[in-house]
Amino acid sequence: LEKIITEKKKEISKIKNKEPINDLKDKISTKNPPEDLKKALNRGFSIICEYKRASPSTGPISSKKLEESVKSFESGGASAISILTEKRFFNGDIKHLERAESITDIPILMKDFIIDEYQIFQARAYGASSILLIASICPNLEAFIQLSKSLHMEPLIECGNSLEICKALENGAEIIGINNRNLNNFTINLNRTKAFAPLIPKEKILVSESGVKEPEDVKILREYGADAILIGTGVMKSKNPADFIKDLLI
Ligand code: IGP
Repeated sequence: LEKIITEKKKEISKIKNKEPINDLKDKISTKNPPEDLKKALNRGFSIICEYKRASPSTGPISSKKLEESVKSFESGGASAISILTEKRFFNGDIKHLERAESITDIPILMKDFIIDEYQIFQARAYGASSILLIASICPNLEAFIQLSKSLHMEPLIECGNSLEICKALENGAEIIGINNRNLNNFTINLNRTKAFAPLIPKEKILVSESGVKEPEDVKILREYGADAILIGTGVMKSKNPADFIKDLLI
């Protein structure tokens, strides 16, 4: 995680010169308001599918094309799409947001390691409807949540312990993510969702992230109280993503 953040800092200082924040603001001013992630996740148990080509824990995952994936996620019944934009370790690209936005009406979540407000403007300028904020690495959760909301993006706040959940809720978080993967050693434990679900008020949305492989996992996470799941590797590795998602929803 530390390595990723060091790289991220370097990358941000470079892109800030290439595309100054005022350019992003100009771009945003010409755009329509984004899709509403909370509304999309509020219609019943939901699946967020993630376009993820590689990860530090698995290496290369899939060479599926972005457009085809987005279309198949949508036709399988995904309520939203997450796009990993981090370059070095996840083989992502900020431009994938734009390409996805131009072909779908379902909300798009920018999945990255957000440590600078610049990235929140970038998300919105490139077509994201929401952003992931990882509480443990966010330098100012209150300010970042406020900025995201002011740009009409309801953020997903990833929390790893009860203190982070409290902090997120205090600062107006509506969508809370519990990552079943420990970001420091990459181990998966679905019991993380079970442990933290009771701390999240019913009117908030609980997204259980990572480690879903089969319908049985979804059943378990639903029983634990998840309102939505976020799945990347499983759906990217499947032969037919649309059928794979349909099976998860049965
Ligand atoms: C997807 P999986 O196990 O289905 O591929 O996981 C998603 O939850 C995972 O990519 C993720 C992530 C993150 C990636 C969750 N939180 C934070 C990067 C940063």
